[in-house]
Amino acid sequence: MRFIVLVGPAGSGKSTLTAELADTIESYGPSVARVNYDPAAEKLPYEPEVDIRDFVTVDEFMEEGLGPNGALIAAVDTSFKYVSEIRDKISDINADYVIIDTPGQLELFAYRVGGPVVLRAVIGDSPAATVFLMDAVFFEEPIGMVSILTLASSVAVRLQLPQVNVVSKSDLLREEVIEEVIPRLGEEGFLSGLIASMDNVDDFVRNLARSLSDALYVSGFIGEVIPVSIHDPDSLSKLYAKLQQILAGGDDYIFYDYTV
Ligand SMILES: Nc1nc2c(ncn2[C@@H]2O[C@H](COP(=O)(O)OP(=O)(O)O)[C@@H](O)[C@H]2O)c(=O)[nH]1
Ligand SMILES: [Mg+2]
Repeated sequence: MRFIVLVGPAGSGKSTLTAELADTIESYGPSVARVNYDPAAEKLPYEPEVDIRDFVTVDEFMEEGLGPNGALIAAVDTSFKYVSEIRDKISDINADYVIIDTPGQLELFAYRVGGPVVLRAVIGDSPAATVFLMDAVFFEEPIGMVSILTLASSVAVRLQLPQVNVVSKSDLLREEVIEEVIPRLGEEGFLSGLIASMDNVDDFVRNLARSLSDALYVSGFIGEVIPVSIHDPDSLSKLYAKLQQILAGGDDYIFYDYTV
């Protein structure tokens, strides 16, 4: 079993990608288990093999007087009680890959300790990677990019798993951004350069954004950023290939070869 954890803000496309990435992986042969870890999910675009809603619901905490956000955090924290049952359910399926779809409340994974503790317990010592989804809308201008990449880095230090950063809904990106910005983001200082040349912000904001961006490069955090769209099957195959690279191990895995 190899775990793929999809994390990202609400609406960034995690549940949709769970469905599409699972289908893509299955089309190459390996089996996939889909795990819904969002207790507040109402409708899912896939049939989860394991579902946190069978163990905890947000409603029970709202009835105790918590608001929707607090109830969701309480529900995820409480799911820790059922982690060994959840883990057993996943182990029984014994799929090659397990995709975990998570709630969009990012304080769970970027700031609080509960989300990572629960996820680590579910994953155990199986190989695992995070896919962090950054909505295409953030890639319209440099401030958007630095803010979402900084959030991505908070998730990486919290979850402490290898992380693939993807631009989701890449079909919505402007041609210029697809061709001239995304492929160059990994170049040392590329984003810092874009920020330095912005003339519509004051010096304080420019310096802060630039320092954040520099830190992301110095630490090596900004590597390859992969554009992914559910309308582009090739982008899904590339994401799968990247995950295989990270999670590979057994000889029984066919390595999907691709050229960028
Ligand atoms: N254009 C486009 N829309 C997408 C894509 N992936 C997801 N969406 C849409 O984005 C919205 C939010 O998706 P969802 O999977 O529910 O996001 P989640 O809250 O992160 O689970 C839905 O309306 C999806 O149809 C994509 O690749 N391209
Ligand atoms: Mg969702």
